[in-house]
Amino acid sequence: MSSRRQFLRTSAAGLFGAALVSRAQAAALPEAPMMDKPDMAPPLLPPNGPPYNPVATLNGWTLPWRMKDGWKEFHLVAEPVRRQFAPGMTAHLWGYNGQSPGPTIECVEGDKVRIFVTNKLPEHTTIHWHGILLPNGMDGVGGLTQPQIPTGKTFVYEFQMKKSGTFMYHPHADEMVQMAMGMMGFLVVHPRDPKFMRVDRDFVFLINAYDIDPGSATPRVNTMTDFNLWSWNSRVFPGIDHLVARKGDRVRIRIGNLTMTNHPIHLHGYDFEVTGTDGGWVPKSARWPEVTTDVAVGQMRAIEFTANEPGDWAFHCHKSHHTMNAMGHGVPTMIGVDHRGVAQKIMRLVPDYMVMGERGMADMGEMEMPLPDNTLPMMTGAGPFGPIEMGGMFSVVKVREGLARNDYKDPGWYRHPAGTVSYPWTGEAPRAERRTPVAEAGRALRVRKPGGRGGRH
Ligand SMILES: [Cu+2]
Repeated sequence: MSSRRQFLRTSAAGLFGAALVSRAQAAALPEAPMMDKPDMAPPLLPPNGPPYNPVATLNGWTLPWRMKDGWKEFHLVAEPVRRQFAPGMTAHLWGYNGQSPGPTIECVEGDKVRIFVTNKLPEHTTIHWHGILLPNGMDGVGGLTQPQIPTGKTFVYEFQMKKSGTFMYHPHADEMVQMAMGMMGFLVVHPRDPKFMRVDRDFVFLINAYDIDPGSATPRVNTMTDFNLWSWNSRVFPGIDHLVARKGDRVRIRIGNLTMTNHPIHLHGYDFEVTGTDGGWVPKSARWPEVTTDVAVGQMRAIEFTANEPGDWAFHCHKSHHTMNAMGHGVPTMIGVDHRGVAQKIMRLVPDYMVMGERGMADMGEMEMPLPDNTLPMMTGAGPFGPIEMGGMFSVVKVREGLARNDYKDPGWYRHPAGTVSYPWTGEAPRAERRTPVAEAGRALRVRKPGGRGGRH
């Protein structure tokens, strides 16, 4: 009854009908709600079981469950999905229940959890529950702890949540391919005591990466390090949800990394502490202040801060290539090169040829370049002052006064109080005294070797 009610309630947020399993299975299986939108669903308040403060999944949603004889029953369907990375670019991925990543699973310390996994992929799969302490045979390693789940079959995982924390799920079967195609999700176990580690806003997202050639829609699955779409929850800037907080809120952001490289995640305007890893909560005495935390491969980091400074604060991976969308890595550096003559010659052969990067690449933030279909500009997005010149793993933490407790709506751009924005200098222009590098070098040598002794004459 409650799962039905909950299902209907979440329908409004973009869920659509379930019943992907056979009629014989349907008698016993819980519904498998599907999601057809990449927008952030409102946090799902628990309709039954112990109370907790639910998480907000960036560009994602939480999987409803049903209670049955004291067990929380969830149903994941592994299947091909279409995922929009940002308006203008959609990819063919593999995921769960209509999206990649799969829905966030939320439960409570002590809960008995039963997760049905139906395989609608063209090959076998399993699910491994990264970080969860469970019986060995529930660990989801194909061949080692269970047979793989064949296409068309449903397997059941059952375990009790021994401790609260932040965990991830992903296949442990043809792992390289299935994770390159987007199969992963978050699993949050809330503390039994709702006051323990309580925060006001609790955001979660996975760091993932894809190699999708400009103009195409399916990831290259054999790529080892040279990915070209650096995403959070399979979304890139400007498609990633803003993280909206009310001034004074205690904010937690849980970040899991299932890519092939580390990501130094950087927040502007605040210092924060790492309060949790996928191994558990970090005691107060073991924390230190940071403004960037490196999330290594296969790790989760939960960061916390008090949102006391209003504004639009950039929040991004500090690897500068990871805040770019797909690009030709073969483009040569052109800074300082005068190729006017060359451009004219090339344009006789290739009329669309464009001289790029003589003064840097910032022009590309505003430029309307012809791009292949289904391809995002390398850098894009506009703010209140002009182009933001970003892509990939970039979002904005928006802190505002007077928001309602559960208001995650985009409040628009920050209105800076008068006199608090950097401004152009309008006085006398600086004197342009230029010395050539050669003269500079000569001067330095003469200073170092005075009196005509040594090599210089
Ligand atoms: Cu990165």
